[in-house]
Amino acid sequence: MKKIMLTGIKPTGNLTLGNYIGVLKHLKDYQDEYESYIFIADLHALTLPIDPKILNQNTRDIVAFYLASGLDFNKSHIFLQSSVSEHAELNSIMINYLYMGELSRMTQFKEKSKNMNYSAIGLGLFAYPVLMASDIILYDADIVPVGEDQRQHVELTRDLVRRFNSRYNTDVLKEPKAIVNKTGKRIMSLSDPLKKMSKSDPKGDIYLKDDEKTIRKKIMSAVTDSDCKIIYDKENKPGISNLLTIYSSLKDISIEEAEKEFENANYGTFKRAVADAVVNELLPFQERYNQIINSNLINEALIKGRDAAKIKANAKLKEIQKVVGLYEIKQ
Ligand code: ATP
Ligand code: LTN
Repeated sequence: MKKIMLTGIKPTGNLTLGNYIGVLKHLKDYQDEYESYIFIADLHALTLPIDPKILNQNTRDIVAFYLASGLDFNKSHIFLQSSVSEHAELNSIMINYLYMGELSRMTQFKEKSKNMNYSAIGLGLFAYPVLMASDIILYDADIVPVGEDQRQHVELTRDLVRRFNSRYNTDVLKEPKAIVNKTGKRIMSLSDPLKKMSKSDPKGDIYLKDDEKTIRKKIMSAVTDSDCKIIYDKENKPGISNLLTIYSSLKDISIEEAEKEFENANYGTFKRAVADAVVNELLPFQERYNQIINSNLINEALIKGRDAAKIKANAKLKEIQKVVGLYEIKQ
């Protein structure tokens, strides 16, 4: 039996090079070896205010990006979180097994709520990891490829699984493993390389939809330092280290190989090479995206994905309901 891979992206904004290098680019590599469940975390997108039209557009966009990245919907199940109601149903069970203390310690929660008035923080933002754990548990996921920022949520899911299994003396829930790439797990902002490149924080982003001129301009003006050496040193040279990471991830080479390639280069030459690498990767990707975005492939993929996901999720939900003692009405 194949092992199971699952991951999701929330449709909160235009996808960035961080999303691409951290996760998207790698997903196609799993689809032959793993039974793959890849979804759009649209319920999670509601945890912060979002314009309904934009949410709708972003959702379509992510499906198109998934397909443009080489995912084949006949192999990978691509679906909307909201189209499989078992996610919300399991959420309402699992919410009882995670604690206020641990949820309030989540880095993402602390970051997203830090400028908010405490009394106006949505419950959904606070309980975000419960829904995420439910997403993972429903499919018995073995592996969950994510960027570094999401590792903590997967770890919390593991805690939840152990706690639940031990409370009910069962092994009904499977412990998932986060897969975080060594290179590219945390692409930083080009304007502030101490901050994560994030789609809901447009400064310093490269968007997957940016045109060539914009991409080149953003990379050429990326914040670096005044020393002229192209070496990886995250502490003292975060900007150059970030560009080296982007370059080596896109070229599929190690950081050391990239350092060697630019041993005698100046920052201008190096930045031009990084810009070329990004453009060469993104232009063909955008071409595929443009062919898909207005086609019927999006709906086709989502119907197929939903139907397959529903079968798997429903069976798991039933098992869990039974374990906790929810009464099953005999037909
Ligand atoms: P938001 O800004 O709305 O929080 P985001 O850009 O962080 O969104 P997500 O939808 O949360 O994007 O992430 C999708 C996937 O991309 C996740 O697995 C996440 O870890 C990964 N990811 C996001 N940003 C980066 C980054 N800068 N570097 C590497 N991986 C990233
Ligand atoms: N929280 C993730 C999106 C997400 C997810 C998941 C990822 C929701 N549910 C389950 C992996 C597995 C994010 O912000 N990228």
